[in-house]
Amino acid sequence: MVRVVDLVDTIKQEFAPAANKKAPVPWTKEQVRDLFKSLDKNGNGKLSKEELKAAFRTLGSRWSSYRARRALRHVDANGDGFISNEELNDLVNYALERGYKL
Ligand SMILES: [Ca+2]
Ligand SMILES: [Ca+2]
Repeated sequence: MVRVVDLVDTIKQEFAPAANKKAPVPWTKEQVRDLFKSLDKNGNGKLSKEELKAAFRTLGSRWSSYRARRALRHVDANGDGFISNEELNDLVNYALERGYKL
């Protein structure tokens, strides 16, 4: 006879992986970096405000437009309105500090 406890254990084991997958986990540095790189749509090696906006939307920001503006102000060291490769590291850290989850 199957005991209820065993049954519950079996069910738990079957559903646990799916549950784990669904639980939000923070983005890793590598994932965020890859995301920003992949969102350089026109491939000029810099991220414009529009490209940043798309990136923050993907990250899960509900205020992607605002966030893109803030990120530019915060990270754009030479003030050209774009995030270059040299500035990308700061941008990644900035995004990580926001604590977005996958
Ligand atoms: Ca670009
Ligand atoms: Ca810049």
